[in-house]
Amino acid sequence: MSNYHIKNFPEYYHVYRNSVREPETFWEEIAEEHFVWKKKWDKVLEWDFSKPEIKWFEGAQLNITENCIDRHLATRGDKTAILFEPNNPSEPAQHITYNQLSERVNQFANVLKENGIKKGDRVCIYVPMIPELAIATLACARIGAIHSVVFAGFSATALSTRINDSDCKMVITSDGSYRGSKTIDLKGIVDEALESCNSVETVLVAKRINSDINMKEGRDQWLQPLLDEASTVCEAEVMEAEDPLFILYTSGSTGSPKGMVHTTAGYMIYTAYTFKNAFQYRENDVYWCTADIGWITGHSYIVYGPLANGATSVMFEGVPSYPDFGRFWEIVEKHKVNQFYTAPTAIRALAKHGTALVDKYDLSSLKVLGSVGEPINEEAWHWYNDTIGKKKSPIIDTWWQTETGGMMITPIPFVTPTKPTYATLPFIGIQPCLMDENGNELQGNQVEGRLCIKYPWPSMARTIWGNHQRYKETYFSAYKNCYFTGDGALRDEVGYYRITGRVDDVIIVSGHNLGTAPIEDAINEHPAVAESAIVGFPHDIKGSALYGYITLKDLGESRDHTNLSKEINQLIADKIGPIAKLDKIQFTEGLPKTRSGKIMRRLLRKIASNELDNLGDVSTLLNPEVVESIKENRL
Ligand code: 7RM
Repeated sequence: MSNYHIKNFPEYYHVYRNSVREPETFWEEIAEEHFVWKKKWDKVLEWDFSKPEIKWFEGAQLNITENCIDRHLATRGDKTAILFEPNNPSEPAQHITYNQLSERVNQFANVLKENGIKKGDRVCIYVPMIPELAIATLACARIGAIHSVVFAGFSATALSTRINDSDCKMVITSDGSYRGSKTIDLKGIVDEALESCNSVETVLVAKRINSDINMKEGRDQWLQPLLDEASTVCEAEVMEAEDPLFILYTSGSTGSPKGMVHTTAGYMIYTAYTFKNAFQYRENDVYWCTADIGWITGHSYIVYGPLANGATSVMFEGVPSYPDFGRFWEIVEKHKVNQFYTAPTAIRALAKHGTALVDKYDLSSLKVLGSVGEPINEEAWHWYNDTIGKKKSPIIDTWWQTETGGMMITPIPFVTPTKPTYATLPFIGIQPCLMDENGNELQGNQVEGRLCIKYPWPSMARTIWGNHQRYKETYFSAYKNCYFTGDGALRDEVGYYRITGRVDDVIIVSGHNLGTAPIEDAINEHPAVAESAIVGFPHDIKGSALYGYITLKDLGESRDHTNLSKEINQLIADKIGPIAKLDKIQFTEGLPKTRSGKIMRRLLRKIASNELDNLGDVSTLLNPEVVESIKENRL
């Protein structure tokens, strides 16, 4: 009896029910049948959300790389594990087989050891999307070092903060990186960051762009010569189930970034199981997630989840706009991608450029389309569904967080009927609930509240590095015995969930609670609109009123903004009600985005509220330059 691969709705329903009635029995069976262990567990789960303390599979011993690599070698040794597609389309793709991955990970692991890295040490990985990034994370896991991947688009300050927070002993980087037509001097950024870091003893440098860089004597070493000398055999370290696997920083709404700590066994099981089902991955499928491994999406669904299933995972170095906005679809055609996973911000950017660059390519290999990172608005959903999926590839709108490790609410394609803008139903084993402001759980359907999770799941983050108290306050203090997500959500008449956005995005206008997502949806339906972001600002009468920032598609004509504003408000009135009309509409060249593509509403809120002195650090934004122009043109 195997519940590992869910194939139809009755099966989902049945397995889901078992998974919440007897979670321990359920997860034990999955762990038993689908992974390799050095030693089995004594106890499946121990938990107490009031401390909070969560332990899965205590007593078990394993190494995640044996599950992601070694166990596949007998049957899948020559299968492509990582399919690397370079930034430059005329540079050949690299098919790294499981055999080759095994050799390269083992060599890298030996290099780490020879440079003094031991189990439990923290290693910072600041590497662009080249194979060495995936290999370095796995090499750390091989020897039990805790990796802390920092997205290679972050600044020197952001990097040094993260290195210092977890006292990393080593930094792995590259001479530089390619990003579309540009190159970035990564090693220069590392050098600058390390001026304020004392814990780092060694820097290993991969060669990517052949730039002339400074190598600090006694600290910096070129990676390749060390790898060439290293043995391709490195015994996998024995890891306890709850030993930390990695730290990944996520920015909070206030304060320093939080180093979320993920542990070994539970994370492995949950990312593998969700990957298999949410993408309906079958042997020989080619799967592509466009995220960077610097984010949780890349950790869980480029590296660990796919490899634990023996999958072929595409790793793309470049950007969607280079050499033109057809690049994604060119890659889909070239590698016959079957499952494609991206973010709403990318979908909107591509939709803005029309269909000509899509129609050039054969997308018939696509079977499943995924979305993650933000609420996907209705217009983007339909464009993705119609233009990319040709109405035959289900869209999985996957809601989850850095903290949750894996997908929490998502349709299972061909199993769960989809509904535009809805993440639909909880994944197997996940027990969500909605709470009202007084801390009471909202029962039944057609309710809206704050999204919490009532029961532990295997891949939840166990703590914040060096600050358990903050972990407790942030996630376990708002509601008793619940993990609080920070998101708002509604449950419709059939029990489907729709994420309405971060709770601090909820705006109360004249006593009406308004989520930003539905209003933005309405606006984005206007044919001239590319993207929008709604925030609240103080209003004498209404308490809060709505301020909209809107970017327009390049339709090749300048439009009368007064009329446009009227049309947009009319759309909102039609779709939601006059209460949701915008008091102010500012048309802007761009919206401030985080490096992972999320609109920084916090910043927009401050500008709308005229709190211009205290905008905080905008240097980590993808497009800090838009902030000035938005400030200048504020209404
Ligand atoms: C995976 C990831 C987490 C926050 C989360 C939400 C938002 C993510 C969706 C979504 C609506 C989705 N991790 N979010 N996915 N909102 N629908 N499908 O993005 O830690 O970087 O962000 O992202 O607000 O709390 S994350």
